[in-house]
Amino acid sequence: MQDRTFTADAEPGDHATVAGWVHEIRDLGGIAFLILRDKTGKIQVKFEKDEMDDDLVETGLGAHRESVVQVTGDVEEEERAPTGVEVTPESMQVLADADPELPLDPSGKVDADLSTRLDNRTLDARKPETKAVFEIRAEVLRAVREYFRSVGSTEINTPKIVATGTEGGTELFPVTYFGREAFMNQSPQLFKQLMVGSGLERVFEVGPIFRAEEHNTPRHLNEATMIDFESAFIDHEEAMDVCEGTLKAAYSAVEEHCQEELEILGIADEFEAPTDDFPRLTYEEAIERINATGELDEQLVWGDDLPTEGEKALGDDVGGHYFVTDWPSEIKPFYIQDYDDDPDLSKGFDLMHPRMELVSGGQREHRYDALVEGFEQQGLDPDQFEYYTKMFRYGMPPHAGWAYGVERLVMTMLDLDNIREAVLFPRDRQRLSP
Ligand code: ATP
Ligand code: AMO
Repeated sequence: MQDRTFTADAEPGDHATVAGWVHEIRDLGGIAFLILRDKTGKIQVKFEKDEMDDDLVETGLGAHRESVVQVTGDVEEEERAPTGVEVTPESMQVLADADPELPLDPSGKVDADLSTRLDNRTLDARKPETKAVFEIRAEVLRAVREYFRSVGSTEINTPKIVATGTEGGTELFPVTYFGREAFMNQSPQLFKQLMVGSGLERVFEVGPIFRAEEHNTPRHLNEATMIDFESAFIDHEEAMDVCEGTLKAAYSAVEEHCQEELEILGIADEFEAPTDDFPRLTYEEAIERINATGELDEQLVWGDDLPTEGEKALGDDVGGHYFVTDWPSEIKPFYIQDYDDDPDLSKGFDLMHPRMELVSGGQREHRYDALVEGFEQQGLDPDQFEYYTKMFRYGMPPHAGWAYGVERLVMTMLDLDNIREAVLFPRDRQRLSP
């Protein structure tokens, strides 16, 4: 709107037009106050019934909560007003009336369950706590992009409708593509690898991935956002350095730029950007430490994937972010390189938060023959992946990379109970709209 002043910018002495939502109306008899809220805060609008035009008073006090209104008047200092200033209106318009029956209370006085919140995200995200989560999520992505820029990585976008899957452990969503079988992509994996062999060399992508996960858990989504990184001429150790740098950059940016949001979420005091090096445990050390905690009913043996309970026990034991390296080859995907002197051991890694896995990555198999052999070992038909393997015959450099789930990063950073709180419009087994 042309001459709109944000409430936070309204200064005593201004003649201003403010616009926003009716947060609250307090009618004290001869005087009444409308608290108007916009993205920057709130401002008090004063109605002195005997001194003002009746229509104006009627418009002001008749507006339903959460209606959108615009008020023009003088801004004056008023120490009794919540923000120390108030507007004395000359005119007021209701731009959009709100139904008096609201499905949830944006003032937060009445709690709503997560499902009601997700059904009414517009109203839910008027609450400072919800808004804070998404302001912080945006800051995380901004910081991550800036960090990638500092390490010379180019942002790319890869297709989301694809012919083949890559991540074995999870199902694909089929789509019909002009009568042909196609799928929603589970990961930019193969495309980002194809680009490290291009003149770009070092790339990243922030984009959606789709997984027909069977389980309905507080940490899985069927559509998630991934931060993918891939670089030529680095190994898995250097890839872990970049991964750690990305996480530290995201935390530092939030610490530096989002104090207000952290306070709204009630975590400003304990929020700390990690600065120490993240421990790098081998898979073997990880299972030994998990077994030593005695938290699992059955001892883990070499070749087992780390169960959720085991990850939690180890997370409590380590007490911060850490990497798990040198995984058994058989539980890592075909594109991960194995150690030449021990083919049962891979150069894959995971970055863990004490609560859950945040990242998977590794050094990739860039040698054509070994790559094709890996497909066969995992029961995949290399012919189907010819568009990918073919490029490994034309000069594919050694390379490594990884991927974060953005929602898990935000969820663990802000200690949210459910991953759905970190995505505006989550997709899960039950939820396809809004
Ligand atoms: P009337 O005398 O017509 O009945 P009133 O008693 O409702 O009017 P006031 O006595 O002016 O109105 O104020 C009522 C309450 O509102 C008081 O507690 C006063 O401190 C508070 N109040 C008055 N003006 C403001 C203002 N501009 N901002 C915040 N609070 C105010
Ligand atoms: P992976 O399958 O481990 O690896 O996924 C990487 C990270 O993405 C997040 N994630 C999810 N988040 C929410 N809901 C889901 N259903 C979901 N699935 C995955 C997790 C996980 O750690 N191509 C490899 C990465 C690579 O090697 O570069 C891959 O996709 O945080």
